[in-house]
Amino acid sequence: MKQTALITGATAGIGKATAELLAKQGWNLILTGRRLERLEQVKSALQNQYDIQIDLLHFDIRDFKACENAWNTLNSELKSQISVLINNAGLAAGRSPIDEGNIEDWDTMIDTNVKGLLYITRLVVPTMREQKRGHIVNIASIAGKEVYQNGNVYCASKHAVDALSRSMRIDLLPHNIKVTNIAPGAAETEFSLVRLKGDEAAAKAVYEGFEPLTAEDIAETVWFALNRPAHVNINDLVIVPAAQANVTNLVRK
Ligand code: NDP
Ligand code: 8X3
Repeated sequence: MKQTALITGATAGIGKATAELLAKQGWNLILTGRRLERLEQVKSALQNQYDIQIDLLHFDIRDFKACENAWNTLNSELKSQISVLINNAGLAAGRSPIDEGNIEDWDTMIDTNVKGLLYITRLVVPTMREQKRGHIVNIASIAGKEVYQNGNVYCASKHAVDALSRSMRIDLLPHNIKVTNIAPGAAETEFSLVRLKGDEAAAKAVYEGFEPLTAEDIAETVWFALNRPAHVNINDLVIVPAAQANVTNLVRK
């Protein structure tokens, strides 16, 4: 039987690259995001190349009712076969000192990165429990290991993901559900464009003078974790560009 994965945030960046890699490996996919047109493009490109099934769910992960409604409309055999959940949807919004922070940005980050991840996990885990197997991969960040100036709420949200990975691992241990936390450093995706609210020049500058990670680098890391033998789990993995020692020390030419 083919493996089935649900990937959140599959319209761009790491989620899309992971969808492409798993499709290449012959996996069936359930792909989510808000931008339906993008999801449809990903689906048709992958189904043109590979003999796999793909279902799409488009909803805002910050809204539990929307998550639940989307989940309830998913009435395919794929739903009962999900053995892998990639909790990837997430973002940073702005960068400012704590006393100047934008409340809407704070809510967006906490609601997406923490509450959204929890909502989807809560909906999907019962399916894994029924199958007595599963693997959850949480895309955290090095911002969940360390903090940096003006990164306050984004760092806090990713520290929460890191804590959730550790505590989910304990809760789900009796159910044969693995939990892997992957913590990337700087990866060139739409991440900075979103964080900097569409300022293309500023977003490009984030990756100037060094070779950043690509979305594909992270997808391969996800695949490595998923592809271990049944008796092995990768608990936690930090991956950075060679030019980056930690969240603040990055050498640019
Ligand atoms: P992208 O901006 O390229 O992709 C983000 C994805 O998240 C999109 O598919 C987007 O879909 C989805 N998303 C965002 N908000 C929502 C929402 N409210 N509801 C549903 N889906 C949402 O960024 P990345 O690929 O870089 O980011 C993926 C993950 O990796 C994030 O969790 C990020 O924090 C983490 N990360 C990124 C790093 C980097 O340097 N790029 C480093 C470390 C971690 P849509 O807009 O269509 O809804
Ligand atoms: C994204 C990496 O360093 O911009 O999670 O916070 S960083």
